[in-house]
Amino acid sequence: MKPQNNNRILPVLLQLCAVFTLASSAHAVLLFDLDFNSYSNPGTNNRVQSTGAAGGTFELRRSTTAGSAASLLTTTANGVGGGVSGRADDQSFNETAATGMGTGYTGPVAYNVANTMSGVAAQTSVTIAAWFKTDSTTSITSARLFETGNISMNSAASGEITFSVNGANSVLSSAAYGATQEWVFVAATFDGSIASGNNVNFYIGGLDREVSLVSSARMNQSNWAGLPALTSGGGIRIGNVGNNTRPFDGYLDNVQLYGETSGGGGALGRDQLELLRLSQIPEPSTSAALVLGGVGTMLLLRRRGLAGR
Ligand SMILES: [Ca+2]
Ligand SMILES: [Ca+2]
Repeated sequence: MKPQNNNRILPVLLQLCAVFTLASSAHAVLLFDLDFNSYSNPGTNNRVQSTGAAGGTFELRRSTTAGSAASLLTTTANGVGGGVSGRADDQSFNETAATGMGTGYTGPVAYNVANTMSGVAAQTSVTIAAWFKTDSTTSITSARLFETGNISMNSAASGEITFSVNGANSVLSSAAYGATQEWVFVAATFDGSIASGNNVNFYIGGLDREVSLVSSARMNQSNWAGLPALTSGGGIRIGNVGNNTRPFDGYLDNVQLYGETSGGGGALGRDQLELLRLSQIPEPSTSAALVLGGVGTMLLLRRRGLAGR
């Protein structure tokens, strides 16, 4: 390529980077991020590392006893790629050893080894986002997806998503989530800076489904002084409760917690969540990127290492 061509391309790349930066939240901090792609200590005790700002080592346990030597990461989920992206190096947390979905069954859990959220400041707004794929059952009834002592995003009695703070305050999505053996993107956002009106949003998406708002609700903030303080109340459990009795029977991937310590920026909006979804699904073809326009081009550039996150 001739130098003069590079001179024309570079400003375009910089412009696209600026567009993506503007599209991303200026304030949200990715606190926990589990891609389940590899063990940090292969063959020892099934530990994976969170790459979020809060750090954190998570152990994948098959039961309440010590970690099993058998891997709970997988490169094949229902016969296709193990992770959401479908890439060969993309694995997911394999909970299909669960005896069933939710209440009355047992199965694996991922928990942060430090068993504490200390070091994570109180957040005014948060987003919990994850992908799940059921094993053989459609309903995700009463399965645990993500919970700490303070804040949680789980499945309710009819497969709706429930969002809770401090166990006492809980709101429910208006519709059930679920699909048999297909990846489903789920996100719940909470904005504690909203004094009145709805402060919780539930979103859904998929590999071929844009992120959309399912429903909104008002979380009663009176029981926890207005903030979801993450500074106390124990550690994080993913895919189950600590005693292994509320399993998600299937696969989990890209489990993330975003937050902000002041303002509403930790509650990602629909467009931000759609960019997140697009960055995690299988790479679009060049023609698909052209159809998507700037966003698609940016995703290709990001995946190919030409632009930073
Ligand atoms: Ca993964
Ligand atoms: Ca199973």
